[in-house]
Order: sequence, then C-alpha cells, then structure tokens
Amino acid sequence: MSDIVAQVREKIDQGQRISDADALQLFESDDLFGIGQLAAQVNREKNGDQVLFNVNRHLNYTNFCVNQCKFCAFCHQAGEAGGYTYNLSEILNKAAEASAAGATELHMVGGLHPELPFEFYLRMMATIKANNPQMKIKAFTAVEIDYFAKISELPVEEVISELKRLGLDSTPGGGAEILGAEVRNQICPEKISGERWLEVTEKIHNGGLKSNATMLYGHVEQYADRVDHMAKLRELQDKTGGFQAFIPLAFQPDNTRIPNAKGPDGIDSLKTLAISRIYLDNFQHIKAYWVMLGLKIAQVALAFGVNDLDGTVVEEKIGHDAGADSPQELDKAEILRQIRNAGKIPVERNTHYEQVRVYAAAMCDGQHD
Ligand code: V47
Repeated sequence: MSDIVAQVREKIDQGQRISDADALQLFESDDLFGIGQLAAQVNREKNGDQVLFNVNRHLNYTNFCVNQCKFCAFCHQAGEAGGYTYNLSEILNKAAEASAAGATELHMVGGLHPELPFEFYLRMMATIKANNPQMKIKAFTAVEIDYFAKISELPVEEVISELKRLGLDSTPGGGAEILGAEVRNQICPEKISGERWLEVTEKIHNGGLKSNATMLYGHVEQYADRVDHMAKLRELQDKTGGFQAFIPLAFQPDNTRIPNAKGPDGIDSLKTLAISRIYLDNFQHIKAYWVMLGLKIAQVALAFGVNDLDGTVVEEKIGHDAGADSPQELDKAEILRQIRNAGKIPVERNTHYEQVRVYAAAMCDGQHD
C-alpha cells in the first residue's frame, strides 16, 4: 500500500474527513488497487453489498440550445440541420411507452430552447403527470431552472415551486461540468458560472427537491480542478443535505470542439469514481453512469466504491451524439446480471432512493427470478 493510501486509510479509520491535499495526492498516485480497496471499504460501511438501479427512461425534448458548449455534440443552433423539438403528443407517447415498460422515472433534460416559453415546460410537466400519475419526474438541471427564471422573469424560487406543484419530483445533476471558472471559461463560456450553478442548486434543495451532482472529466481539466469541484459540492452538501448521488461523467470527444481531448481511460475513470467515494463523505451514493463509462468499466466500478448503476435509460442522445459506444438501453435482466456477477445484491430503487424491490444475489445454480 502506498504512503498516501495508508495515510488516508488512517484518517478514515479515525472517522476523519480527508483534505483537498489528500484527494489531490490520491489522484497523483498510481496505487489504483489501494485506492479502490479503500473506496470499497468506505462504500461497504455506507451501503453494504447492495447496488442500486432504476427502471427509467431518458427523454430529451429538444436539442436546440442558446448555449454552444464546446464539449457538447448534442446542441444545435436555431435552424441548423439535425435540430429537433418534440411536440407534446410525441412527449406523451414516449412517457406512455415508459409507463408501459414499467419505468418509475422519466429523466428529462434538453437544450436551452431559443423560443419556447416557460408555459411550455409547465404544460409538459402537468400533462405528463396527469397521464402517468405514478411516474416520478426527474427533470431540468440548475442551468435550465436558471434559464426558465430568465425567460419568465420570475424569481428562481417561484420557478422551482411552480414546477414542483405541477409534478417535478427531483432534478438531475447535469450542467455542473467543472465548476472552477478557468476551465469553465474554456469549455462552456456561455453557460452560467459555477457559483450560479451552486446558488440555483441551493435554491432547489431549499425548495424541497433533492438533486444530483455531476462532474464532466477527461477534457482540459487538471486533477486540482476535479478536487476543487468536489470541494464545492461537499461544502454545499454540508449546508443543505440535498444531493442524492455524485456522478462523474466520462467525457466523450466525438463531434465536440475540444481539440486533442481523448476522454478519460479506464484507469482514470476507476480512480475518479473511487476517490469521489472516499472524499465525498456526506454523499450517500456514487453512480457509475454506464452510458458514458461503457458497461464493462461501470461493472468493474462496483468493486471500486460505486453503489448505483443508473438505469435502463432506453433512449440516450447526449453521450451517443459524442461517440459513446455503449448500448442505448439495458433491460432489467442485463442490469441484474451485471450486478450479480460483481458479487453484489441488486436493488431496484425509485427517484427518491426508496427501495422498490430487493433481488436475490447470485445463486450457485444460476436460477433467478
Ligand atoms: O450536463 C455533455 C454532459 C450532462 C458530453 O442526475 C457530456 O441522475 C460526456 O447530467 N461527454 C447530461 N458528457 C447528463 C447528466 C446525467 C446523466 C445521467 C444521470 C444523471 C442524474 C445526470 O452530460 C451534461 C454534460 O455535463 N455531457 N456532453 C460529452 N461530450
């Protein structure tokens, strides 16, 4: 075991929080197994051997966006070929398909559309809920909530309470990218600042909604930027307790405008997931988003401190437009197989991280329900 892993292990065994300098040294260390083992220990103490997943469906209602983030292959400018906006009946059809397939969650995000009014989003929310009362809706990142406040000229607090009144159940963790200004100005100069993302997220939590937090890594950022990003999240979590899961997003480089960035390799991804598990002591869940990681790395991550595999997804555009070679969809049987073969117990959860069903762990005769 390397010196830094031994040092961090001692802090953890004494119930101490690790410092930013510790996290940076872990990133600089080559002791992948030492880091992974420690992360697995931290995770086991928090979550036992259970690995969570949900039956969900992603729904990206538009790819038109007034921001043109350099890492994004999904966004289209007004009038550009390949741009689309689903109408309400297309959205309802997709929600109905999700309901019929047993999904408990719709994950809805989209570009910052140049023309749609805030009323469109309110109607979308209300109509989906009216037609699918059991379905939980996880929608709109802090970036979108901020944009809705601008276009409606309403305070952010009111945007949140209106959406919540009409059926919003939680918000996803997108738009965080790297929160530090220097990197943010390079990769997404038009997007709201990191401070604003944190401010809006705090309002989301204070408005009674839980959210997630992502981190886009493997482009131009340095390890220190990742640590700074996680430090800002840990600080906000101390204040609100409103984050459910931390989700490192492995950068996919195709069709983007970040020259020479290749995206992280497998070692970097495993290390990043493991260090986040060790550092973010006030986050209950670390999610391996298989769409960006690829299924094999996401499965191996279950031995490196991860306890959430996201869900069935069904239709994914943001990662795949940028070259992700993962499938569009995983069925429940495949998710169960992946978790069981990692020696873990699959647990289906809902949006609020309540258990829907605990499945049997792997059995010797290979028979499962
Ligand atoms: O905000 C955009 C990222 C995010 C690329 O909260 C890219 O449960 C990699 O936030 N390569 C959207 N990533 C996805 C997201 C998410 C996904 C799954 C679960 C949850 C959750 C949230 O995708 C964007 C941006 O950070 N992104 N382009 C790219 N080329």
